[in-house]
Amino acid sequence: MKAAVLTEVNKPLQILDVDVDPPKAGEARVKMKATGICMSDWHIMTGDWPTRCPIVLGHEAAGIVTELGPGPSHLSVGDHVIFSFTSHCGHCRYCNSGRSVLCNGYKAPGFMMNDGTTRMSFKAEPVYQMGRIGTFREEVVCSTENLISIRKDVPWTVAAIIGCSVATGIGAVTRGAKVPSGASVLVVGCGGVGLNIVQGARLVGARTVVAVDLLDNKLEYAKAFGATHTINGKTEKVVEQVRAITGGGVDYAFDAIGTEATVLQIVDAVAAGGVATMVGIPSMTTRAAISPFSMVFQEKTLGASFYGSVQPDIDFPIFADLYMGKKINLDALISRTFKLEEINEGFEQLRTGGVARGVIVFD
Ligand code: CND
Ligand code: ZN
Repeated sequence: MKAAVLTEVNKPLQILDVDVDPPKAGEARVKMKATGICMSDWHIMTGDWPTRCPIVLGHEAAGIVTELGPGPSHLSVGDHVIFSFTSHCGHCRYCNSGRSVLCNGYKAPGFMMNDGTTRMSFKAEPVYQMGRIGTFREEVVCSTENLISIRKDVPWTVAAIIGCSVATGIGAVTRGAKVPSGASVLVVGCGGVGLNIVQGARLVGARTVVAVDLLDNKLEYAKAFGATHTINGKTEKVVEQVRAITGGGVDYAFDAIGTEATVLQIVDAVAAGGVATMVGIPSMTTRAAISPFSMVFQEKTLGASFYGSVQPDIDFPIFADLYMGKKINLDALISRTFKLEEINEGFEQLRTGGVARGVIVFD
């Protein structure tokens, strides 16, 4: 099986012929159909986030179940599934309180299977898998907990991006910050995740949606996805402009990049009583020097949303229905597709801002 493998941090991915073990009880084999290229993969490739090599990255994907491990399963061969990159043990306090993306039911590190082993090897040495899935490959064997069955009429590329950027972005608005209709919203960073925050704000009926990016092509995308105002952060003063547009600051602000500067921007740009939400994730060592003084006097809230605070089993089918009902636009997000062999070009496009979302497609 062909897989794009990170053999060493800061090296291009290598297409290698990797061996996959058959699924055990509670596991499934999935033939990959489409997988998106996300900045989170890049954070691992560059060493921003800790990892163990060799590893197959990729966590935004969809495919078709071709084999089930022994024993009963909630899935069937032939199911169309979206991958979840978080576990769902079903027993921990997070799974039992509707916050399964925070599941802490397994001791094994997130780049292994739940039981602490791997199902992939190269020349008899283990190959790890990001988020217990690792989808930059032709076939995945993973726990069925990480697979959410969806309706079969959703195009594969669309199904794939539901698994990260759509869930993360729209979920941050609807499930995370719970933005009400009529609110004013700021989104800093208009990549795959940020554009979905913009579209989530439109979905809930935000009155004003201000989008910020450094690239004009991204601001054009933001307008197409529902931004009422755009600011180029390279040439304009973001916080001043937001205050001018909204008469003092927004009700809700989202950082879809993850840098000290942008975290401070969202805190500064919310009005008194406003809610700032971190969605972008920086390197492990990044710190942001917020001012508790002004936050308390103005009762500002700074929070965070991981994986859109969604429940994948419940929310992925909902996103599929919203797309099929033309309530959200996911076609325009998929601005370019690549073959697995072109994956490093896909990352180059992500890095330079050439795509809204690049997606790898398989035959
Ligand atoms: P992508 O590269 O597509 O988008 C980032 C955008 O930010 C680009 O359009 C850039 O031009 C723009 N940008 C960069 N710097 C600035 C700046 N200073 N001001 C304004 N705009 C800027 O990345 P992505 O959308 O795939 O991912 C974005 C972040 O979200 C990244 O940190 C990723 O790791 C994180 C993320 C978080 C989660 C979660 O669960 N919270 C899930 N997936 C990805
Ligand atoms: Zn992602």
